[in-house]
Formats: sequence, C-alpha cells, structure tokens
Amino acid sequence: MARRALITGITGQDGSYLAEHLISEGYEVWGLIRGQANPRVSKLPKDVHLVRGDLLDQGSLISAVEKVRPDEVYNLGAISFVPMSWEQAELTAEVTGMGVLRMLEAIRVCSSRGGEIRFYQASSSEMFGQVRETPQTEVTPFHPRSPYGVAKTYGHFLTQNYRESYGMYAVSGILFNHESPRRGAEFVTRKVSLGVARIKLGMASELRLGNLEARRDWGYAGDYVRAMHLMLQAPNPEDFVIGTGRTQSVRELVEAAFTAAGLDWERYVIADQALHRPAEVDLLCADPKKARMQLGWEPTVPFEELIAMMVESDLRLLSEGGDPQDSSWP
Ligand code: GDR
Repeated sequence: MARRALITGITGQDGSYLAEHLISEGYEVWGLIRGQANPRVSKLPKDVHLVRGDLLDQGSLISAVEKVRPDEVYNLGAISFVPMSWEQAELTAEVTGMGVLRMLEAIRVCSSRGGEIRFYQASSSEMFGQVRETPQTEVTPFHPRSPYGVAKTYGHFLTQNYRESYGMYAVSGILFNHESPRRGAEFVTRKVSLGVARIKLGMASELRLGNLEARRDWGYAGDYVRAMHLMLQAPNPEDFVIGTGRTQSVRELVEAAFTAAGLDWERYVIADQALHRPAEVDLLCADPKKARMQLGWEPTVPFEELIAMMVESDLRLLSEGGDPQDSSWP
C-alpha cells in the first residue's frame, strides 16, 4: 500500500514542491486546507487529496489525522513573513507556535490507537537571530529577533520535547532561506525578481527595498523539500540544519538579479529606511555538514543560477500578462 503523507501549508511554496516530490516517490499525498473556497487549491497537483482543518482548531486537526491516518505529517503551515509578525504578534504565536502543539497533540492522541506517525516540523534559521557563531549548526544557541522567530523557537523545542517525553518520531529541519519562482511576492528574492522584470518590461521605473546589508544563505526550495523527506526516513529522529553554507548580502542579490536582465541596479534601486525591521537578523550562514554526512543531502542550484531562474520566470510571467499577486505561481 502507498505510504500516506499529510502536509499543512500545502498551498505555499514548500508545500507545493513537497507534494510533487512525495507523489513522485509513490506517496498518497493529503493537504490540510483551511477556509472556504481557498483559491490556491487549483494550483496543486491533481492527485493531491484535501482534508479540511486549521492550525488554530485542535479538534479539526484530530479529525484530519483520524481521517487520513498518515504515516508522515509535514507541518509547513505558518505565518511566515517576518515583518507581519510584529504587526500580528499574537496571531503569529497562535499559528506558527501553538499550531505545532496542536498538531503534535493530534498525532499523540491518534497514535495511541496504534501505528507510528512520523512528524516533521519546519523550523527556521530565524531562530538563530543575533547569531552566536558562524556558520550555524544544530547546536548553535538561539537568539530570535522577531515574534516569528520566537514562535518558531517554541515549536522547535516543543517538537524536541515530544520526542523526549513520548518517544515520538518527531524532528525539526532548521531550514535557511529557500527560494524559487513560486516564492511569495513579499519575500526579498521574489520582490527583486519581480521588480527587475517590471523595470525590464517598462512597467516600473524603480525598486524600493529595505536593508541592503543583511546577509542570508539562499538556496533552492526544490532541493530543501528533498531534505524534509530524507529526515523522516532516517533510522533515528534527529534535527538537521539545511542550507548551502554560502552567504550573500541583499545588495549582492540585487546586483545578480539586475545583471541577469542586463540592467544596472544602481539606476533603479532606492534604499528606504521605512522598510527596515524593528530588529534585524544581520547574518545567517548554515553549516549543513550533518545533513551531508547522515542524509547524503546536497544543494544542487547555486545562488546566481537560482536568481537568474527567478528573473527569467518573472519576465515570462509578466510578459504573458500573469498576475503575481493572484496567489499563484508560473
Ligand atoms: P527572511 O526573508 O526574513 O530572512 O525570512 P525575507 O526574504 O523577507 O528577508 C530577507 C532579508 O532581506 C532584507 N530586505 C527585505 N526583505 C523584504 N521582505 N523586503 C524588502 O524590501 C527588503 N529589503 C531588504 C530583510 O530585512 C531581511 O534581512 C525567510 C522567511 O521565509 C521565513 O519564513 C523563513 O523562516 C526564513 O526565511 C528562513
């Protein structure tokens, strides 16, 4: 019988890539969908099954797990845009933090009736925040710098605690920034690739950004979902850092994106103080050695190639009249 996976956040960038990957591995894939008439559902692969539920609603998660009887649960659902977490801190705590507790509880209750359910928690490099060391590993201490980072840290420790308290197969992937043509338009890589495409096509004359000096470890989302799956196949439940081990500044990202379209970024980019965050994470850089050694995982798309792929995709999308805001992807 096909193994069954339940994915929360299936309509997001990672959820969509993970669903495709698991289907290609022979899984029966279920997505947890909240709200009525969710418009993003139409973009999912047609073999994905849907079950209703919400990370804010404990009973709905128990019902979903009971109905699907998954072998693996991937908890990717979250409020994931860091600036929004200052504006809606309580909601972020509820969805991104308490949502993990509710999903773990649903699994604990349902597994007590037999059958192991393996759990993957989408932890984040934002937990490192004001970094204590570089590069960051599985044992680097956390110092989150946003309500989002704090909520993710809660979910991370809770996952570890359920593993230790109940012997559950529950793991966290500490994923560094990962991007693709499906990235939401609010995140900096996609904002830049869309901005470059608009300027190139004569639809805009400038691009306003915040802190150009922040440094991130940017990889390709399609590679990172493979790591999620590999983590749940390991003989023992353990946490892993997933990243490329290389770091670039937002300025370097901008330069790469404009260069990919044959434009000079300095003519178009405006650094706007109003877009700076109340507390910034200045530098993130992964040490993915453990994932390489134990999972055999390697990133395959270098930074410049990733950015060029995104610019090219947005040039195509906009020249065909597509709307990047319609919750869809090319
Ligand atoms: P991040 O991603 O906060 O690292 O979290 P984001 O792309 O939003 O920001 C990266 C860096 O770019 C700087 N920046 C800007 N960011 C945005 N969004 N818009 C701008 O105009 C802009 N100008 C400069 C930011 O200050 C920041 O330093 C992402 C999310 O996907 C999280 O959910 C995830 O957990 C982490 O990555 C790993």
